[in-house]
Amino acid sequence: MSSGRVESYGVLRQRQCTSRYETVAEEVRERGYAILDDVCSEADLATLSEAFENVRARYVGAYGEVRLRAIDEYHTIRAMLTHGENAFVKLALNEHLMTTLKLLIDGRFVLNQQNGVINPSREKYNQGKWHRDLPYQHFVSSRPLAINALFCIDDFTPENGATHVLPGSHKSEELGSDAYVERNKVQIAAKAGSFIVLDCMLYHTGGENRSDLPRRAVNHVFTIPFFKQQIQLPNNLDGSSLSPEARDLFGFNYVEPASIEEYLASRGQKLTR
Ligand SMILES: O=C(O)CCC(=O)C(=O)O
Repeated sequence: MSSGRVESYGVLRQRQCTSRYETVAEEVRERGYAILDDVCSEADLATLSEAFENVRARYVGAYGEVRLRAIDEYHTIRAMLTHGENAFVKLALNEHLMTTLKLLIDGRFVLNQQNGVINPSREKYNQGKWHRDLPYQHFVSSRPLAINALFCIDDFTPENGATHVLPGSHKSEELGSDAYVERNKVQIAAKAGSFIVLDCMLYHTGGENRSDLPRRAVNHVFTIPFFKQQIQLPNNLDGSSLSPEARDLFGFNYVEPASIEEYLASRGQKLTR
């Protein structure tokens, strides 16, 4: 039986991981992606699946299918946690995810966006092209500034268009050539109830869904507080029912001051935190 240790020679230094969170963080740092599985109970997953459908119906009802399709937004539900389903607030605060993020991002981080993502059956959608989650950016960072945690509401399989990634591409400024992408892309199969954790600079794309059912996910982008949120969460959430930790995560402490007076007042508050 294997001891689980790799054999080596001439190696003076080797990283050690003593928890599954450290293993996930190591994989994200090195190759840009990892699976953090078993992050919620069957009952919580069923609640999330049902809440996803409720929010989708209300969202399409509010903004209209024709309008959403015209702007290529029909397969996305923006700011999931702001539509009155507490399951998505809870998901964004998931303890397994928080432990992992604290290993990956130095200092404080903020939820930049939480969106429902639907990869429809036999139809194109707006995540089905290679991209970074910090789009239009071509720098390389020595440590992650932003992490995407893509929660799988359904199983991700090759048939239903599981996400493809280009391993290590968070460390390259440019997207590889067409031939390189084709030869080196990896499709990530993952069980419902897992997070796929990506360095936001990793090139990735949703796959082609050849199954009869949509494949649903909830993406979360967490960033250092320097980035502006995709949609201002403090303006769209009732902060009074949130813990201080949740308020911090959702950006209540990072809204830019509207005046010098407000800035000075916020400095005073920071010194007492
Ligand atoms: O649907 C997918 O598999 C990919 C989702 C995605 O690209 C994203 O959340 O940025």
